Amino acid sequence: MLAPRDTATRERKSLDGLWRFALDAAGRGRDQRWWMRELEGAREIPVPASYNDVYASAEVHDHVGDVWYQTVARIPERWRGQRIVLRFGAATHSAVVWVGERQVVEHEGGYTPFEADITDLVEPGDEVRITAVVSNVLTWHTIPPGYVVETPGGARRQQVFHDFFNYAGLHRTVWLYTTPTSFVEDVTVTTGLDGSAGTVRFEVATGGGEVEVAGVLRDAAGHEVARATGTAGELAVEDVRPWRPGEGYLYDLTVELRADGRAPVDTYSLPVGIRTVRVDGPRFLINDEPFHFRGFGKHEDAAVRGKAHDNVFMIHDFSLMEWLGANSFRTSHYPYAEEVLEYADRHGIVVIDETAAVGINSGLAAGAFGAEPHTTFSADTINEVTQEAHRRAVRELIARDKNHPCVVLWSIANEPESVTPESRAYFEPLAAETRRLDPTRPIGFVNVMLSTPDVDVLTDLFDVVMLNRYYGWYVNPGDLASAEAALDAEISSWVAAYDKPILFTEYGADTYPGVHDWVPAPWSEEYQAELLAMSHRVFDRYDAVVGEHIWNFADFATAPGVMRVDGNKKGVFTRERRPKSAAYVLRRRWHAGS
Ligand code: BDP
Repeated sequence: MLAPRDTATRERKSLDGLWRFALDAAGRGRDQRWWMRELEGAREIPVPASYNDVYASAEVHDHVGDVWYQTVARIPERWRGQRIVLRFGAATHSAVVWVGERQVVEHEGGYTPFEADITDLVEPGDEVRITAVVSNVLTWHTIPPGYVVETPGGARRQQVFHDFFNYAGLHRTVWLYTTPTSFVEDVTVTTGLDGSAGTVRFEVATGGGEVEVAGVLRDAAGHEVARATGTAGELAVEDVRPWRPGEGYLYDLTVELRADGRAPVDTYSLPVGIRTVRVDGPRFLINDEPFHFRGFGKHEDAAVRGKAHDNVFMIHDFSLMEWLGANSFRTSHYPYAEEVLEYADRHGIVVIDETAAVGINSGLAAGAFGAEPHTTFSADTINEVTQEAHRRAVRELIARDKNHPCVVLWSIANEPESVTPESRAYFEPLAAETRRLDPTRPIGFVNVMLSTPDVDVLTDLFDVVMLNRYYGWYVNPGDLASAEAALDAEISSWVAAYDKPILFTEYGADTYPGVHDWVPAPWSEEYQAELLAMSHRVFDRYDAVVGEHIWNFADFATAPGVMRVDGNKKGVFTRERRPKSAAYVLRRRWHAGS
């Protein structure tokens, strides 16, 4: 799915700003058809934002169910004769949208975009009412899964199986955009490198009628490098300047549609980084050079705005990663805003791109999150309906992000159950589907603690081993010597079992900023720094360990619980992005390594 862009033939208009907002505590809005008129008793809400923390209202913060958003937009008169599309960057977790009185689209999955062609429903020059009902409910059949309970105290509560607050709302930009009636519907780009020769292959899907297609590649200075015609073509690039970690060199591919050889009826431009990715034994190769991942599992999370995309935090976070010498991150535990990947493309930051499939694991759900004991995979819990939603989540992630050079690896789940025949049956088709959809990138899933190679049944389906390990925290807390021995022993067992690269996708310790101790004790800043140093010492003993992503970049909000003090405190930065002592350990290590 293409990102909306302004081109010579297209225009986009952001609908961000203040919308009307109404909580639907009783769940009556759909029956009472609230989209038919101005929302009653509505307050104003910023879009994009999570709604949870915007108001001083426990009712809004803890709401479970539908909320309604509404705005009035004017369709520019100059858009007459164009195709007009309404696009939501994200509605968490599901939404139905009406334009005027007509339903135009519904979508499930809180972190991927969806759109509707509304040309026939709007009159250029006039205003139009846009209404969206957004639900934050997670069920056994959604990605991520969850279920709703009635508490003995009479409240509705969303049970989740993951460790971050269930922020909801319109988290990303809402766009109106135009295309001509014959239009570029989709572009798929793959690139190759052979010495100083690069190739860019493109495949174009068009809508709306017979046209000729051409792809024109220009370098960053705007000089034409190559051109090819046809819906699929290959462009040769001599003396190629590859995209590489640390240097996000981008070409521009402009796709032009022409009818009868005249001026283009539609043009769409997209940045292209020419690079290759592959796994060779235990090496992870970008442009055939070994790559070592240094960075973080992150979250889209900030005070008040919750999970809304925010350019200020985006640039600040990238700047802090650069300050530390990080070169990569994982979009734990869901696809991030498209702006984040575009930035990473431009700056040569490497990304592990993850679906929202977190919490497919009854062991963790019942233990850490207080869910009722259950079997992970069963007719009544995670079943083939969930699997279908998961397949859609993979499909939508790849459809959206396939052209980003920064994305080098798909992570299709975080810490799922991975030791039972049922987990194999569930994941085998999903791994195959991921490969079918994108044969050009390695794939993986993130393996949970205790799923060691002797019991794990999934790793052979994937290209890399991604491990979340909490030696020194959930295991051997306060005993770094034992933690070191256990971590070392586990890495040895993976190296013996698989000839694949090993990435540590999580390790770390909760750390309350300002707690200091002369004997490094859990929760102190010294302990976090020592745990990281211990882990790095062990990683450095193994060539197969090609990545270290600390959990987490910054402290983040979670559901309240006895394991959490005002959220998860494993950040190397506080939620306000102040460095803890560990930041200086990383800065020394990562700058020395680059
Ligand atoms: C892992 C999860 C991550 C948690 C982390 C933790 O992947 O989402 O936040 O542990 O406990 O299980 O801090």
